[in-house]
Amino acid sequence: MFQKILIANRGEIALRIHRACHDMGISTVAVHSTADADAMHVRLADESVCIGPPSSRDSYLNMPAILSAAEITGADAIHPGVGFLSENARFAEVVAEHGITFIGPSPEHMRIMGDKVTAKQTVAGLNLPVVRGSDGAVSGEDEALAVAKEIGYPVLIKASSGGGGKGMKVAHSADQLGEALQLAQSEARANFGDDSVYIERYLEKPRHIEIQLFGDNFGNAVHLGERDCSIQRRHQKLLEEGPSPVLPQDHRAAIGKLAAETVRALGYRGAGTMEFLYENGEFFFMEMNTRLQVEHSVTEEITGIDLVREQIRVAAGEKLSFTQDDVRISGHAIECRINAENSVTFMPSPGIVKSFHAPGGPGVRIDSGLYGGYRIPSNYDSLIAKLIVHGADRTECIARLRRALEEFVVDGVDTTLPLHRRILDEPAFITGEYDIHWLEQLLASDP
Ligand code: MV4
Repeated sequence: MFQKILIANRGEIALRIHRACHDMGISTVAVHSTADADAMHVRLADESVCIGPPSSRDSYLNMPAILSAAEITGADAIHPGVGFLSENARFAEVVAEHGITFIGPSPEHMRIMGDKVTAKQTVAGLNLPVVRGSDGAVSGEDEALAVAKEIGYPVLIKASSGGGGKGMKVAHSADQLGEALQLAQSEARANFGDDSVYIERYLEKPRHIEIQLFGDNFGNAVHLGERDCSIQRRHQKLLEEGPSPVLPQDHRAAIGKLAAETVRALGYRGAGTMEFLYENGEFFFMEMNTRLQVEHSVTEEITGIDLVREQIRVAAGEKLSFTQDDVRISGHAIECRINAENSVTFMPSPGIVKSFHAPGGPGVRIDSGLYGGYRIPSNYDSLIAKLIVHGADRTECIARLRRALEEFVVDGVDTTLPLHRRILDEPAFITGEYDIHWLEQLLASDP
């Protein structure tokens, strides 16, 4: 097992990784930018190294600086966390070339899943359901029209090198297709320097349901249930829950089995998440994230499994500590992402936290590096805390979450806490009848 792990990240996720390391008796190295010198992840780590100025490009994305920090401190492994370098195959390669273990999947698997068209083709070949569409990129309007006629309208045009919804355009009929194609291509060129696009049947009211997966070096592959991440705004998730309130048990079992079989067939190692759209009782694969996710904590609460510990074990060449039969989904969990943003305008609200009072009591978990007097820098994303609540069932979970949100105090900066309190009072949330557009429609209906 590793003696020392360098955590190449910041904020709540760096803390989460530090906690798993100390629970396992592994010492930690924090890296930080000059803007994060006073951050909690730096204070808690056994050692810390400043790797550059505030800009992410020069610090948390600075591969040579991170590698030097690992060499100077003698770290055996690097955990990349989420975002930053976590899905950078080149970084994983360079880490290995330095004789250090990258805690994550192989660079080959990161590359396959990093390209959306290749990912879709790969999993479709392994029997996972995908949305009907063009077989790879389309060359021009004639081909696009032929594909759309074949699969039926409405269709969605997506950028091949896309992600985050950039370069996506809907066409409801043949006379809208030419313009949609041109718009998608020029957005793709502007954003990714590549105007290659592909076409899919457009699902109008799906839910975003993702499956947590794990593989090891011994041919084991397991699924750990799903998370429903449909409550989002501009592709930013606000609240995630598991299990999904609308998924029948037989659908859960079937998609979990298929996804785990795909992980086994790929020889995939470590944690991964397959994102699906779910509509009218059918699943469609969208993409696979080859890293830990922010919302992994929902799965930890309903399975009782420490996912970061498993990542570390698998990277160290050990077997998964559990089998599929050991995985039991127990109760219900909901995670609220608390951002330092205005809850109406969503404008970032960096600055000094005057007071911070976290809720507690049965079923309540807070992952956050916040403390009174802390200055939230303006250089990074605005996630300042995750509130994760567990209950015996969804009703108890919602009651505890409502109580926890009442207790939660963050003074000095604006936060998304008021929006979370509001979501919990919405009838459609209580019944679980929401899709990926629900929150944006709710906000658009405000005077
Ligand atoms: C779709 C879709 C409907 N039909 N594909 C958005 C980002 C990218 N990861 C996939 N996305 C979508 N793909 C088909 N064929 C709707 C979306 C989508 C979406 C997906 C998940 C969560 C939020 C979303 C918000 C808008 C659109």
